[in-house]
Formats: sequence, C-alpha cells, structure tokens
Amino acid sequence: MTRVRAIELRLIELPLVRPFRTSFGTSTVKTCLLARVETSDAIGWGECVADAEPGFSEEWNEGAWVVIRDFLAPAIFRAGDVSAEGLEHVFGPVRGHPMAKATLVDAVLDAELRAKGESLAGFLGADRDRVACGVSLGIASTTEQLLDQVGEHLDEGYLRIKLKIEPGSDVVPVHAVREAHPDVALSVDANAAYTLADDAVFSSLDDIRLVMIEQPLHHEDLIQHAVLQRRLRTDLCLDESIRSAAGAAAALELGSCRVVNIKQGRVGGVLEARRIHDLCRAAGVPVWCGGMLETGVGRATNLALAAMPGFTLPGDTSASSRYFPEDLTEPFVMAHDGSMGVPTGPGIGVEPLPERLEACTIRTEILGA
Ligand code: NPG
Repeated sequence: MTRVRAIELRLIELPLVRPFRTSFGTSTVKTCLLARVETSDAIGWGECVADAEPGFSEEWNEGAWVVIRDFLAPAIFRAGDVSAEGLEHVFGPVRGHPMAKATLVDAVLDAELRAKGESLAGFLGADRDRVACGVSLGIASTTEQLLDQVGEHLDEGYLRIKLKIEPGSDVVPVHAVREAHPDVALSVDANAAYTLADDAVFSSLDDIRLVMIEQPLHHEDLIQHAVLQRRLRTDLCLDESIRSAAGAAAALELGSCRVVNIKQGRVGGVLEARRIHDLCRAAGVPVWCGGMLETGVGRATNLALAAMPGFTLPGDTSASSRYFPEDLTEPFVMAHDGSMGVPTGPGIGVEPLPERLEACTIRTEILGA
C-alpha cells in the first residue's frame, strides 16, 4: 500500500510525422493527458489514450481531465493508503471512463513497481524480451500513395501491415496491396464504419486472405458481429467493442470475434488488460496489442503487455519514428527484423525527457489531497 501525495496532470501536444486518417477523422497532432503521480515511495507515469475529440470512444481529453480532477483523484486522496490493484474498488462509484481510470491505475502501478525495483514486463509475466511489430497505416488519398507507404514500412521490417478502411476506400486499395505483396500479413481496420448491409464489401474482403478484419460494425453490435463472423472465413477482431474483461467474455461466448485487440488504455489499464489476456488465452483466442499513437510513456506500457505469452500476433507497437519527429521519451527503435526491445528498468522503464516534456506541455494542474 502507498499514499498518493499529488497527481500532476498535463495536456501535451506532439506533431505527427504525417496526418493519420481513420474512418472517423484525421489527426495531424497527438494531444493527450499525462499523469505523474507522486506516492510516499516513488514517482509513476500514466498516459491517457483519449483523443482531442470523442470519435473513437465517448472519452476525450477535456472530459478525462475533469473526470480525473473532480472524481478519480479525490477518490484516491479520500481512500488514504491505496494500491494499483485496489483502485478498481476506489473508482467503483464512477461508472465507465476506462481511459481516464487507466491513466491513474497505470501511473500508480508504475510507482509501486519502481519502488520495488521490478519491471512492468516482469510483473505481468512476460515470456520474451522483444516483441513483433506491425504498423497501422491511415487511409491514403490515392492507391499509389498507399502502395508507397506499404513498401516503405515493409522495407523497414514491419511484420504485419494494417490498413484503415472506410466505405468507398476499401476493396480496391486493399486488393492492390495484396496484389503487390502476395505473402504479407495484411489486416484491415474499419473503426466501426460498416453495417451488415455491406455484405458485398465483406465478401470481397473475405477473398483477400486477410489476417483479420478489425471492428467492422458499431461498437455495441456484439450480436451482429457474431452474425457476420459466421458468414466469413476471415477472422474478425474486436477493438472498440471490448472495454473490459466482462465485455471480452461476452464477445467470446457469442462468437462475435476470433481475435481480440487489447489496448490497455481502452480497458481501464494494464491490470484489466491482463484479465482479458488471461481469459482469451484460456479460450485459445489470440490477442495482440493495439495502439493509440501513444508517446513513449504509453508505448513502454504497451510493450510490456505485448510481451505476455498470449500476445501471439504482431501488435501496433511501432517505432517512435513512425509517429513523431521527436518522441517525449528516448525514441523506441525497431530492429530490421521487425522486433522491438521491451524495457527492462523498474516500472515502465522510461520517463519523459524533462526538456521535451516542458516543450510539449500545453497546460498543467497539480492535484493534491
Ligand atoms: O500504431 O498506435 C498506433 C495506431 C494504431 O490504428 C491504430 N490506432 O483504431 O486502432 C485504432 C487506431 C486509433 C489511433 C484510434 C488513434 C484512435 C486514435
């Protein structure tokens, strides 16, 4: 148990190397919340995966800020001595907001592990020190540009290419990539842009030998995903639909997917992510580590998770250079074999570089007991 003395919240902004377009919008900068918790024993860092707008989920930066400031942080201070494991109970009266909760769960866990000198990967039971990396490419303006980008990333060594799709930009570009690279591990991510009425699109995609089709339908449509999964040979993967271990259990029971994208920041933090990993592993369902364009802080957290035994598919754990001209931490570099080292230091094993942190900070607020 430890006492949280203060929580420093920052809104930070980092330019992206290129705009990232999904079926729900285009980002040119990464803006996110970063929490630095100071406990009686150590400092810990947590990154919130919410975005500037509530497009991917209902949560967004300004909302997460208020939820943390007015509800989650006061609950921690009122509780007195806390542990990362116990925060689920402390946060019980606040419904939902898994991204805001993850920020603090991860930060308190980071502080606990730093105090003990234990790495997050070790704590989670990681069985490898390098993980296989894929890359997620945004919707391109032309198929030619997309093919260039795919070629560039394959040359760098990425082991799986994920293409964002939306109605009107799906079968043609994906087919072109498959023709150019017959043997590449290729997947698509629709970010919930389709309905069951898009049968023609799905049956064409089903012929392209994709590793998976990610989140084709609305995030609440578990039953409809199950209907679609029964129609397709290709595995469906759920992302936005899975917000907790209970949700993952429901999806598996219903047959809504055969693969799960685990983003710890989407499900309330690494402890809930571990529960999802455990239940998928017990069910023989492969999982992989998703990404939300995290800075080095969130990336370090994701890499530790991705080193757990059930993570059998390459994740969206790309190199810092794929996202930012300059990261917030020392950059994460991918080797030419498509693998990236998992941090080994205490906690998440990295910290923001002080000068970078100051340069990227838009706003700071210190919350105290
Ligand atoms: O490599 O971190 C990454 C990006 C992976 O495609 C990716 N993320 O829907 O999974 C997603 C998508 C995303 C990114 C969604 C940012 C919302 C915000």
